[in-house]
Amino acid sequence: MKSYEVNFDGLVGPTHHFGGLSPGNIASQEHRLHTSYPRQAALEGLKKMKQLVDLGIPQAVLPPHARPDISFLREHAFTGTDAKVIEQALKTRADLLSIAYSASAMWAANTATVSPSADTRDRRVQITPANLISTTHRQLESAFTTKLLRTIFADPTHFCVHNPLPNDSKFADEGAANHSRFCHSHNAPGLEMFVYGRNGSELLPQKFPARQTRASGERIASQHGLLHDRTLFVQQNPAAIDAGVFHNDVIAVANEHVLLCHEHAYFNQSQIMKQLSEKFSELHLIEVAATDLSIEDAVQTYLFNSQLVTLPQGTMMLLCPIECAEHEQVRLVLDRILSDGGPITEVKYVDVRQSMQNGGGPACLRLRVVLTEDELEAIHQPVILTGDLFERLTGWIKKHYREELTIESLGDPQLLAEGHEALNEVSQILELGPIYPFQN
Ligand code: SUG
Repeated sequence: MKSYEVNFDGLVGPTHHFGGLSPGNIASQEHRLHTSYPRQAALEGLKKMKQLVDLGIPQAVLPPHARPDISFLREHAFTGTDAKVIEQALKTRADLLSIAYSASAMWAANTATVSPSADTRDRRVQITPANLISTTHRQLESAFTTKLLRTIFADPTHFCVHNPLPNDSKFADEGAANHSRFCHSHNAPGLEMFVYGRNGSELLPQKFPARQTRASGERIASQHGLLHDRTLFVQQNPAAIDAGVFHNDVIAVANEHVLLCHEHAYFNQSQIMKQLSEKFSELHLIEVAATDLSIEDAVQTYLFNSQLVTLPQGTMMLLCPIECAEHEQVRLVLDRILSDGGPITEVKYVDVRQSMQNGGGPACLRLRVVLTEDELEAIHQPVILTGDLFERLTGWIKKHYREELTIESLGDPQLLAEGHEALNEVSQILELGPIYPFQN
């Protein structure tokens, strides 16, 4: 049966701002407390989705989470009405207010790890929502994410949405950003590669946190029912984490039989690549040398966070952040990739600058879900992006989103009301029912 790789993108929420909340994510740190442009951010993300739809690639949307997370603020001893809680938090703990208001669920690559039915023992699509416990603001996502995924992938004959892994640092999990799948074509069984930054005793980064553990990858592979010889566990290069590679998808991207990565992405890389090609003989490896592009430049431009997609006609295209077009070395690397006669035959660019300034490129904004025709029919249909839905969501963003936000404006109690109004409407557009806590 035919399969499709469907990109589920997070719609950027109305409270997108720069909180400086992610240590080890250089862009997040550099843009801390800058003025943000939520309307622009959401329109950029939506336009990227439309660009892919226009190329014939199936696309779906995940709605924003309800923010601020008032219960998080109440857990920190702020009391009174919601307006009072927000006002007090701004005065005394603006850092907590920023966490409660974070729109970080937009980076859907961290939503979950997904194993297509071709890989799993029970032949269902297996999904584990990420617990995201490595950062406080992102940890707030997992409960709603689980509920949302169970609404979209509700049919138990085709889908199984697990609970997130336990709330234990040993099982820190950042979802598909650290998961790659290699296959002959999307409908064929694949080799699933789980990338981790720490494993108890092994070498650790010195400066920045390693967010993902090996134990979480192993647990996911086991609960998804993957075959042992079709999984691989690979350690990130600790030096790359220290240079700002907080997720594997900042330094590598895979699609079908192709892996595009930096030569310093992994610990013991030559051995890993040998193992990978033994387990998956069709591997086409495109390794970018440090002499052609430093890790620092890779992190700055997010070349490896491009979306590598198979077009309906069977050729592969790289959808790069616009920053790549503005960087000479990256342009040379891309020219070489195109001229070497390999599987990537086209490069296009997309402007997602607002997301990039928080460390999220094109690939961070999407969760890849491989679905057979029957499975695609079984998901909640109103989240699939059509021309009509694109128009409706564009209108919705223009109606509800503020042009700009600062940390001080998070203290405006009106922002909460505006957010609720916006999300109430989007839940109707996407026919999700009263999915948000404030709707009950
Ligand atoms: O988890 N940034 C996100 C970026 C996630 C990128 N995703 C992937 N690489 N797949 C993060 O660090 C910044 C929020 C702030 O600082 O306001 C933030 O959460």
